[in-house]
Amino acid sequence: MQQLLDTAENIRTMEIRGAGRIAEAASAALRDYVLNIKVTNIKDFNKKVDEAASILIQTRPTAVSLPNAVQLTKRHTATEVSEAREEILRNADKFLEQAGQALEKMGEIGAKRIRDGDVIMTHCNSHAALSVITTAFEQGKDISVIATESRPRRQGLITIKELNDHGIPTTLIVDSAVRYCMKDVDTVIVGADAITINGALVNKVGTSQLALAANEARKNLLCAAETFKFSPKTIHGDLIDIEERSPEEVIDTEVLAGMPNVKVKNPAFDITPAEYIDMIITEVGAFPPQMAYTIIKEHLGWEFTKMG
Ligand code: RUB
Repeated sequence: MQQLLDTAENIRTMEIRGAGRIAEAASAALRDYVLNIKVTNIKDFNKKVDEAASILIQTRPTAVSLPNAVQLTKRHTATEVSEAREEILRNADKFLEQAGQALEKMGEIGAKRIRDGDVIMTHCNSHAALSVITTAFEQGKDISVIATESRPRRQGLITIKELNDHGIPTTLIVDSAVRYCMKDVDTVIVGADAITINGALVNKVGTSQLALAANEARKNLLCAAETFKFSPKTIHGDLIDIEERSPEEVIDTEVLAGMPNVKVKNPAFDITPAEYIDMIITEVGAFPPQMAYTIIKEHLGWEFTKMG
């Protein structure tokens, strides 16, 4: 259990971050945990798996990839502990393999939307969006990137390091320079923490500002997201919880303590309505956001809609 608790803590503190990586870490943690469950009764086994699953799911509330990955990993139809364990191990291995392949596939599919000479703007640090950008570059397209800093955690610095390592010409900007710089941009590409049934995109706070600026300047906005980032529970009208993180990420605690009339609001994500999104690049194809319902139905299945 300690190992699983460590993974949960690493997700909570964002040592492991990005919706895809969180999902993979949770699936692997559950796999390793079931290997060491000692009970012989299937009811007790299921109870332990459910407890572990809920610890993982509670670490970060917004990325739907997390409950989806946990659900895909833990589901089994076995009546014996040994069979259930085997099934969960197989599920985890399959999920991890497919997640790796999805990243590659999104790169191939998304790169078709990038033209030679394009200037691409991206926000935060998305492995899915970077897969599209680096694939286009490796295909020989002469592209460059404008990357936002992404306050307060500055994940943009991870992005520029990766782009630099690929040899891709990159410009770092502060988040408030997005609208000013949009005139130089051809395409915006971002990742996703969740996509709802109505095609709305939940991603790093500031994404909706990029979308507004792109829309105003008539530039395309693409989102790269694996099918496991679509949210089945939104079929029932449930909303995605927007994670509020600690004020310490924004301002020094002592400085804040000296200003009793000031409070800090630190939402980690925001919501971009479907009408601002041109295309969602998944591992199974590029779709308009209005196709979210079909993706959920065909690639996640109705059983998922029962999830909390
Ligand atoms: C990261 C973020 C990313 C998505 C997609 O937020 O908003 O755009 O998670 O990432 P945080 P990926 O840093 O708070 O986790 O494409 O890597 O899954």
